[in-house]
Amino acid sequence: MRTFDEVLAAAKAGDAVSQDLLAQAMEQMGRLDEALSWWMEAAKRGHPGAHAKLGLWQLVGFQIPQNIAQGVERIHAAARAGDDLGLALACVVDSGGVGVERNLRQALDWLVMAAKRGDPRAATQLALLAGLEGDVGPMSQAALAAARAADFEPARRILNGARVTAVPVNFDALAAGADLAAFEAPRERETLSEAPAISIVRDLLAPELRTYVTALAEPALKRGMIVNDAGGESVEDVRSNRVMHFGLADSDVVLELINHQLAAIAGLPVENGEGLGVLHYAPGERYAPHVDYIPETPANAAHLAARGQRVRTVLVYLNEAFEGGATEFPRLDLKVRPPAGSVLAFDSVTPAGAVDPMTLHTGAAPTSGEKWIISKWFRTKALRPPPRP
Ligand code: PD2
Ligand code: ZN
Repeated sequence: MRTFDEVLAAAKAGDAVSQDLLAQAMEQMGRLDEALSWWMEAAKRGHPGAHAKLGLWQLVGFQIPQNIAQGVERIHAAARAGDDLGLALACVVDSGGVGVERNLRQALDWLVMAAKRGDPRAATQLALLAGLEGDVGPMSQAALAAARAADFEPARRILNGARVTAVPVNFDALAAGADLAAFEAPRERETLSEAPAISIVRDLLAPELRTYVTALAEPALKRGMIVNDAGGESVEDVRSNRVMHFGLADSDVVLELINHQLAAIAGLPVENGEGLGVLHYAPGERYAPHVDYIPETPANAAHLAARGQRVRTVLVYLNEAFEGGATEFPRLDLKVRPPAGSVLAFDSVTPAGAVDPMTLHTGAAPTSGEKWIISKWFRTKALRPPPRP
């Protein structure tokens, strides 16, 4: 182990690995200006991890001016060099269509590269995409067992104690067997209310995908924030449940496939979606009556102009082992509790785009058991880079 002073001296002497290390330490301490300049130095010397990080920041315009094309280019270069962060981000960029035309085959190639480098999250995704049944099932299970052995909790939960036959894992074969069409199939919608529009789509997410999303989110759950009347975000008593929001840096191929499915159900561009949220309610925890639209107050005007109005919400029920815990619309006298894997979608505005107070709703507290859902809010404006034309 080198001391901080030794790393600093090496960084100043031009060692890119030390510059990257120092940048990471600065980021952890919240000293983002210094992190940025060390990553710039390391990138000048060709450090792939520094390119990946700068690429992400350029893609979203964080700390440096937004430059989508250059951000994507840096991320792709880092991925080609085999950098872990570069590969993870390239998976998101290509499967999500973030600043590039969506390219699922390319995303699978990155995923295979990452899995071969020993990334258990990549191996788990390939297993999920190839499926746990049929000819490729035993190989998928073996890939999950390897990810479990690397302490990747979602893989352990998906296997759920299953005995796994030791077969050799060929990640290229898993990628070739990936069933992406399952994520693209059009879905039937059942209308629960015409105005405001509320509907259900059944059987969207298979159990192993629900387990995966839940297990990924669980370690990162935090008390939820709401947009307050002053246009800021704050923790309020209106919600006592906990939530994890997946941003670009936390996303992956499976989550991007889900994001695209939810956008298709919302009928809005995927880039208009806020980060995929996973909500957890312990018994007695609730999301008190609220509307999802942003109140159109003068204090919110700047926020609304920049980010657009929240017009549609898509919820996916992730489990069933709880009592109570419905989504309730008291002004419509409607309580909905879709089965696990099914979607509840509703508008927060009228067809003309006016905010609709009738959409007031509640996440009722489970009286026993724990409730898990995905929640995704869609806006009138793009929140992340659209695919390049
Ligand atoms: O968990 C729910 O049922 C719920 C209820 C109300 C979620 C949301 N709102 C939301 O995410 O906006
Ligand atoms: Zn809500």
